[in-house]
Formats: sequence, C-alpha cells, structure tokens
Amino acid sequence: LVLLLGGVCLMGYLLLRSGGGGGSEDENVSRRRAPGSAPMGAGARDWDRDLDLDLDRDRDLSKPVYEKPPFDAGGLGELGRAVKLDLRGEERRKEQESISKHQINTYVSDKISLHRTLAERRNPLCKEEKYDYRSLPTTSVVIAFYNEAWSTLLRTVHSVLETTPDILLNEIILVDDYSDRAHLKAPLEAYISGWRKVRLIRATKREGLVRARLLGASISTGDVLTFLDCHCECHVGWLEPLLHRIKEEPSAVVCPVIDVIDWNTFQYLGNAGEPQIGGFDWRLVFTWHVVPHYEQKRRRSPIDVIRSPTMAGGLFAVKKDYFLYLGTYDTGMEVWGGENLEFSFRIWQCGGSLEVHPCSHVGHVFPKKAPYSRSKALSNSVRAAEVWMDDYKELYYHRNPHARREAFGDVTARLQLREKLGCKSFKWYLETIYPDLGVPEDRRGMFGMLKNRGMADYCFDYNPPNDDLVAGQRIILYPCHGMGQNQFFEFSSAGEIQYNTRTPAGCATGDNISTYLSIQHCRAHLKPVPADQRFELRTDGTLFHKSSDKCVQAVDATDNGKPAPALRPCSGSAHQQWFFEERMP
Ligand code: LR7
Ligand code: MN
Repeated sequence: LVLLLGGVCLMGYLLLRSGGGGGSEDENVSRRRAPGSAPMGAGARDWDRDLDLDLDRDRDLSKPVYEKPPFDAGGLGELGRAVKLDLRGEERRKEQESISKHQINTYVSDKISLHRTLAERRNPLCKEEKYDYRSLPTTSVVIAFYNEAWSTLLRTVHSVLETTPDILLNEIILVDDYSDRAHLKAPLEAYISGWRKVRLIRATKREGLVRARLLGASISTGDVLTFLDCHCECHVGWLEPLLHRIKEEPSAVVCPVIDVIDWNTFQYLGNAGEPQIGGFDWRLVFTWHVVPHYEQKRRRSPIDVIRSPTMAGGLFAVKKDYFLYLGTYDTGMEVWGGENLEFSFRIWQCGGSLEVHPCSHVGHVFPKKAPYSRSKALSNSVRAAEVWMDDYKELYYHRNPHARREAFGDVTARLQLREKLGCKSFKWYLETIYPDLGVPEDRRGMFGMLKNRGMADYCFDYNPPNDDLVAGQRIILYPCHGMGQNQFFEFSSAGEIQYNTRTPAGCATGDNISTYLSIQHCRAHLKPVPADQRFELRTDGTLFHKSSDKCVQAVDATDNGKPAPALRPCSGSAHQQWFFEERMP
C-alpha cells in the first residue's frame, strides 16, 4: 500500500492520535447471554443450544463503537425534524454570520445534539436482512475536511461511532486538508483525545479532496475503505449492506442512498422510496435520475443493489485492494470536482461495478452555495475526459470551448493505467451502462452558436431558471459569448434545434399562438419528430417551421422589450438567416 501510494506519502503527514487502532475487539464483544433472557429449556439438545447462543452473540456483534445517548424527545432537531428559530437582534445577526461563513446554518447546527437520533428511513425489508457479522470485511472510514464547522464535523464523527458496529470498524481517519480555522487545531485534538478508533492526521499543504482522501487511505487498516464527507449523518444500519455487498462482489463499489440534510433547518429529508442514481450531462456535470426500466427489470427485489452509471463522489465503500488495483484516484486532480466522474468511468470501463444500496442511508448537508473556490473543477474534468472518453470528449469540448484551452497537466500515467488494466472504451460504457444518455450528433457546421445575419453578434441563448431543464422557458437572443454552455445549440438530422448540453435534451418548440420559441423536452422518440419541434435549415440559412408555415426571425424588441427569435411569415430578410459557428481556440 505504502509503495502504491508512494506519491501521496511523500507529501508527508503528521500522525496525531491513534485511539484504539490495535485495541482488542473482544473486550467489547460480550459473549454473555442478554440479561433477562430465558434459560434453555430442559432437554434442549446441544445443537439447539449452539444455535441459540449464536443468535445471542450476533445481537452483541452489532453493538456500535459507542452507544447513542437515549433519544431526547424534546431536543431540537431530534428525529431529523426541521429547526426554525425565530431570532432577533444579536442572535439573528450571529445566525446570518454563520451562514455567510460556512454556507450552512451552523448557528442552528450548534443547537442540535451531536448525537441526535434519526427517524427510520429505510425500506421495511431492509430490517429483515440478517448479517453474519464475523464474516463481513472490516472497514476504515476516511473523512477529509477543509475548514469545516465544528458541529457538522463532530456530528459526522459521532454518528459514525454510534451507528457502526464496533466489530466492523477498524478506525475513523480524519484528514485535515490544511484548514486554517482555530477550532480545528488544538480544540479538535483535545475533544477527540481518548476516544476509541478515531485518528486525526493533517496535510502539510492544501491537497484537495483527492489527495487528502488518499492520505487517509494510506494509513488505513480495514479491508474496505469507506469515504464520507465531513458533514454527514449515518442512519442506523448504514454500513452492513455496503460491506455485505462487497463481500459478495469484491469488485463492486457501493454507495449509500444520499439523503438531504437541509443547510438551514437541518431537517433530514430521506425517504424509503426508490433512490435515484447518478448520470452526467455533456458539460460533465453530475446529474440525478430515476432508476431506468431495464434496471428495475434486472433487480429481483426492491432492496437489491441498483447499478448506477456514476456516483456523486463523496460517499462510497470500496474494497481496499480493489481500489489499489483500479489505480485509486487521479492525484493530478486539485481541490474539488471531476474525480467522481473519472472514478465512475474507470470503475465501469475497467471491469468493476458501481452500485447504490437501497438499505444504506447517509444524510449529507448540501450547502447554500460552494463555501470555497471550485475553479479547479474544470481542469479535473478535462483530465477525466482526456483519459476515459476517447473521441466523445469532443462532445464535451464543443459545449465548453474554454475547456480545450485549459492546462490540465500530464495524464500519461493515467493512460498507461487504462492500458495496463485493459479497460473498455467509452463507447462500450455509453451503450452498456448508460444507454439512456442521448449522444449528440455534432455534425460539422451544424452545432455551436446559432447566429443571426441581420442582428450581428446575437445568438440563441437558453437560461433555465434552475438546474433542471424547465419545459416551456423561452429562448432569447443574447450577445454571443463563445463559451458554449447556454448558447450551445445543435441542428439534428431529424430537423430539431436541440439544446443538448444538459440531460435530458431540450428542443426548440414553436407554436402559432405566442410565436416565440420555447425549450421543451425533445419528443423525437415519437417518430417522426413532432411537427412543432421540426424545422428545415435551408441553404439560404432560413429556419422554416412547417407546422406554422413560418420562419424563425430575430426580433429585437419582443413583448418584454428584449430580443428573441420568433416565428414570422417567411421573407428571406437577413433577420431570417441563421448560421452555426463553432468557435475554436
Ligand atoms: O480542498 C478540499 N479539501 C477537502 O478535504 C475540498 C474539499 N475537501 C473535503 C470537504 O471538506 C468534504 O468533506 O472533501 C469533501 C467534499 O467536499 P464538499 O463537501 O465541499 O463537496 P460537495 O459535497 O459539494 O461535492 C460532491 O462532489 C465533490 C466532487 O469533487 C466530491 O466528490 C464530494 O465528496 C461530493 N459530495 C457528495 O457526493 C455528497 C453528496 C452530494 C451530491 C450530489
Ligand atoms: Mn459535501
């Protein structure tokens, strides 16, 4: 391990505390009968007795590292309830200050017990699963943190200790990624000192989450590495399903269901319904999806694992030797972003599987907005594209022309890894693992900025009000920026004007009433393409909309005073002439 992680170890780290590491597991695993249990009936045969003792012992084997204090019915935020404080004056100011500092309402978090009990969120079938604790692999939980607030970090640690069977946990490894906040220095060390199974190591420079996690992994002793973000809460029974699946299939990388903890109220929003799986769009942004039909068919029970094309990145378990075999992480990635898609592609393309286990639930606080700069995400994504996406990386570059100019460093070692492991192509991955992702055609001259001749330097522009592609939002005209993204359109061979940077793809849709073009979900699966989404791009550049018998025209002042494309009687004027421009560096 040390050899393989050599690069990481060279960075140096300070081993601060090692509570428990090699401590005897047995002293905590009582083999006595539970108090009050009935004595064996006379005449019971030996094998009956053995069975009885076994069950008894297993009950003890699920004991957590530390018992959760009794549930406090009146406590703020207990059972994951929302906390809403009616604050005024100085207290209100402090609350606002906590939000602007952490992008999480840590004022509220500080008032909630670090040991709060969560309500049951699992499918009832999960509780019927019984595990043979002694045969499950052990794990090290690695939690990297950078400038995390006190109560969110410590609630994460307590929740792991209080929901994880002692016998399965080798240690929690906290990795401080060179934080500069005082509470994470001596006060943190003092707080955890004397705890069993909690170790704290510190990076000696800012490593970013990839190398920080690897630093933690490099001193781990468990069979399985379990990574968590530093603002999580584990639900009872979260770990067993992950380890059980890995025991059954050592090349499976398994994610818990990620429940949302509200950044403002700390409400725990999980539910027992079908979890979502991960995907991505052609900007290489991670997306969530409902479980597709073919996957539902493959599964035999609602508590079977769900295969997922990608993972969100923060929360997963992987067998340590398999993680090493797969080449851990790309250590050329900095700070935040991209590593989750890179790892997802690599897992699938190199013969593993990526799964979500419906019985494992972990809550995660999604902050109001990013609490630190994430500008490195671009070069990280480019590294992922360069190594794993073959020619499909062009689809990404077309939609992010600036990515092509990004200095992404050297990926030779990662390409060699791909070669060495004999990994499959991205085409295989798309066809086999993510068939639902629409693959754009990107025919030469038929994609990029959609520019008008009459209104020079104005382009089709689409800005969904939130991250979802909201059907019905109007397309506007905006000064061309050449950055792809929301000005990237493509004319498909079926005659659609597609907005397909995001998933699912949107299509320009015209109607006779408003005369404006809106983006709606493409309905091309209704062959032929529905008339309201069908256009003809003629050689003179006119975009003819057959169903309204009109042409797309650049109108500089629409009903709201702003320019937008609209359907008007065909005139052949320059305002009705369009062309695509793919701005290359
Ligand atoms: O420089 C850094 N050093 C760190 O140690 C930056 C971050 N970190 C730590 C950080 O303190 C945290 O514990 O790394 C962890 C992840 O950082 P977050 O919490 O700021 O990231 P996130 O939750 O916004 O982002 C998600 O995507 C990231 C892509 O790089 C990582 O994979 C995160 O782990 C991931 N989080 C999750 O998957 C939780 C569910 C969120 C979703 C969707
Ligand atoms: Mn996070």
